[in-house]
Amino acid sequence: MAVNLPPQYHDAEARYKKGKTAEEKLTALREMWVILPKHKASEKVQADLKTRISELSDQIEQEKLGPKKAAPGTYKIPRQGAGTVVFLGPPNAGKSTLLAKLTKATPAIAPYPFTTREPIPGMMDYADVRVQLIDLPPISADHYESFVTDITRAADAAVLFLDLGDDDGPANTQAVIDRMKLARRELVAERPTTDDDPATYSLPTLLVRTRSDDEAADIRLEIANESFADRFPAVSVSAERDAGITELRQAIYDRLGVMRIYTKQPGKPADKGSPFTCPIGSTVQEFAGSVHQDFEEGLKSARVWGTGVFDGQTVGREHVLHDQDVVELHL
Ligand SMILES: Nc1nc2c(ncn2[C@@H]2O[C@H](COP(=O)(O)OP(=O)(O)OP(=O)(O)O)[C@@H](O)[C@H]2O)c(=O)[nH]1
Ligand SMILES: [Mg+2]
Repeated sequence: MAVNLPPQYHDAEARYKKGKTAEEKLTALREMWVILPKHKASEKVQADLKTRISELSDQIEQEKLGPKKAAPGTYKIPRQGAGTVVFLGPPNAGKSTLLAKLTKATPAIAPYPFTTREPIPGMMDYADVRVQLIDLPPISADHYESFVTDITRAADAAVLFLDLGDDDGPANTQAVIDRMKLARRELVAERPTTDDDPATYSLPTLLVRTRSDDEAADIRLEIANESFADRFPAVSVSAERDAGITELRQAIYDRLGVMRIYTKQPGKPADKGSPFTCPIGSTVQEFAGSVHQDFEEGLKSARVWGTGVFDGQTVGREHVLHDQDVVELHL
């Protein structure tokens, strides 16, 4: 979709291009952000600008902290599947154990803290879709790997760990929330719809309480609920007893907020093998755009089989789709 950008936007962009220091460039980018009209047609420009502001803010911050441990982008993990979910938690909370349970990845697992040193991706099967999970090094008040800031920028959701086998579990989990906030990553129950600070990313978060097999887990759960009940959707699991793992898969998928849509060619059966996914509440037009950039503009009409329509009903571009609808796009 074409976006009409006011002349002031182009002036600010020129200042951005001429900027000599990272600070000058950031100031110009923030001006562009303020001027940019925030509506549906400018969503792609908004997202791109937000990424640039966030990257530059993080870069400036890291340079202030001294020599880098890992250059930005060292651990760039290509996105795969229906969405990307990062594991954030205190040391030794059972993060890598759950990655191994949910995916085919084989991370190191050990009974002592700081085992995981770098990001480890794995693909989780859920129904007929796949979700990318990324296990990360532990986070505490005084231990934080700066590449976590980069990796969480590209994530769609987070799993936050709380250890029911540790009296300090709630405090350690709160320390993770606080440390992420310092890095401008907000762990939230719901993704905010209003304009936020462009350098900040809000991550819809699932609280996973691990080691529910511990003999004092019940009493610790009560204590943990005082701080965390109602703040995030939550599940309790025991990797040791294989308890709660099915619920966990579903809860992780649910945090992505996507629906599955199957496509079909005219006169042929639906391609039920591998659905596309798009945000819940997407219209036919938005769905078409997620299948192929050119389809959003080129779409004339569509036929839909599924919820709220009769089989094969012809619908307009603004028709809202539902989970597991079958769509035939007419371009
Ligand atoms: N009893 C019990 N032990 C568990 C459970 N989950 C993990 N563990 C044990 O807890 C220890 C730490 O597990 P990891 O998966 O390595 O923990 P981590 O959070 O990845 O640790 P770091 O990478 O050091 O941050 C290992 O000895 C696991 O076997 C569980 O549900 N119950
Ligand atoms: Mg680990």
